[in-house]
Amino acid sequence: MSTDPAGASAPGTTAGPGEPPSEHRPDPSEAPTWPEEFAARYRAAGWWRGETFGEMLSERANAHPDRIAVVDPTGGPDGGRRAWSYGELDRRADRMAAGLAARGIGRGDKVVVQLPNVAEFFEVVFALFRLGALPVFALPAHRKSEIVYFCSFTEAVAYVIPAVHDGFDYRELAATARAEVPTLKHVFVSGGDAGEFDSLAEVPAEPAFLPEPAPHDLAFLQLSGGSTGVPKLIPRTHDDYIYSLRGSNEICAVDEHSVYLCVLPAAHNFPLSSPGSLGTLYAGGRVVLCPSPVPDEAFRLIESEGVTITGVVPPLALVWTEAAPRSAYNLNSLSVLLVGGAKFSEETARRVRPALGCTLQQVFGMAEGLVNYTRLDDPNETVVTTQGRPISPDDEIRVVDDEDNDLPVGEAGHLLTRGPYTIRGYWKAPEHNARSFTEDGFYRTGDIVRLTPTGHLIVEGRAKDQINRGGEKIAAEEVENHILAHPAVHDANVVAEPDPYLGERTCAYVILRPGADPLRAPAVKKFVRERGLAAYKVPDRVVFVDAFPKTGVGKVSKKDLRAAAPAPTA
Ligand code: OOB
Repeated sequence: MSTDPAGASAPGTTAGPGEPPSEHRPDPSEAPTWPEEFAARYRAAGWWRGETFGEMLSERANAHPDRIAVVDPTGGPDGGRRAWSYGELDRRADRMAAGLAARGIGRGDKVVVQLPNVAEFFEVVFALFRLGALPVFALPAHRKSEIVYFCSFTEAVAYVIPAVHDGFDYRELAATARAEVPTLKHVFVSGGDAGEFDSLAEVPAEPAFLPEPAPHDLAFLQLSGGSTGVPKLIPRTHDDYIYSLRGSNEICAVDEHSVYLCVLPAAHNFPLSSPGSLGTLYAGGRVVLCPSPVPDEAFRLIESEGVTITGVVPPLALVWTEAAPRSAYNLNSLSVLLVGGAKFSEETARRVRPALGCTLQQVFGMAEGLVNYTRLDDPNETVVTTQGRPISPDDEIRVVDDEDNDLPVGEAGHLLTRGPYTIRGYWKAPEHNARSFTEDGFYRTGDIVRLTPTGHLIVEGRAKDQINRGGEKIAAEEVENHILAHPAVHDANVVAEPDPYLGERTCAYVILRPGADPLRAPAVKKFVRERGLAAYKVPDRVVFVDAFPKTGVGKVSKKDLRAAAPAPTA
């Protein structure tokens, strides 16, 4: 049953001629959307074509039912290879949708999906797309703190997990989530013993007629890297996201012959859509799921599955370029390596082609929307020194000073953006939206960039209070709040410090309460971990201080704290 008003008619959103009916239009008070004049422009330009994910899969399945859509190298009954054709994925999505509907899950319902790189990820998300229920994309690394928050904030009705993955038992996490979140009626367990919950494999049922969502409906909630105490949710529509796939495919030359290796966690925006697994499925290509990013595993799959394109974060690109020349695997099929999520050093960028024999494309993207790519025909200097240019001619880019004044080309400033696949506001976050978006709808990315005369962007830094740990984003405030919960802690500040491999790692500066029992760094880390924070957010280093450096107006100077970091050691 739908517990959410998103399915209800929203006031003031009557459909114009040629537009889909407005009955399922998302409630703008929950998810701010594009003003009608922009929506009309994006439709007229052909960016929004009225497609939905459900239809996309059935069209591909009708056109080429036997072509392989998804390969899961270890997902078979005995840990062997599984390959699902488009026809099979389509049938499975239909049957899963029917089974979920029979359990009362429907339009507008939120379902937290926390699956690793397994074929069921696609079965579940396409089923939810068909139902008009919204996947909330959690990462396998998330723990109690994040999961309980996602479930309660979205009033999720269901949560989909593996039984055990990477040695962690997700059923225990689900038990906590269910005890703490009253709306959470269902937990579905993929692979292994479901215990007290339902086995995902037993959900599918005979397909029944299900009304499809409309192209302007929300398709899912993606997670923001965040810079605030709790992560923000990003509402993406079918129309806008599918446009980003189509645009990415064209720029990265993804077509029906492409074989995309999904190395990063499948739910993250980069491997999902840049061009990622969904872009590849849109093109009718093949997605190969990589269970582990270590070179031996990934290189073996590149050779055996004839992988043509993949995407990784900079630390992984570094490891791969070092491992490739010594590897016995043949990587000849690989033609494009996308690198993004964090700044890629020019030095390593130059080593990609000699080491891996493929073309590098830098990607500077964000789950909120805007994605920039270097182009396949860009000169090598542009590819190794810039983070690319936007997908769309309708992506508006502004580089501004602290007062929002536009800066001349070449000067570094705050990146603001607006366009056909960049959200106009986070989900249910009006106060935060007032800060993160300008009045005329530009998203304040929090990134400091410089534009080149060719329109390419160079990322120079960041103004948001976030740590980018090798592509994994950590909101300083979120970690600070957890440390502050310790009874011996008076105050805490978390900042980035340089790391030769990750680019950045986290350092927590802590002031203890006067008279409190002495505390050591490992105890702080343990305390944070036990509060159920994802491991990548646990501070790498904890330093006890008597006071924090202050700015002229008496605020804590994170800039000075960052400057206090020791030089990186290799
Ligand atoms: C991707 O998405 P998110 O949402 O995890 O993180 C977005 C932020 C950006 O605002 C920027 O701060 C940083 O990650 N970032 C980069 C970068 N790519 C992302 N900073 C420097 N250089 C780059 N190449 O990370 C994401 C989404 C889609 C495609 C690629 C990455």
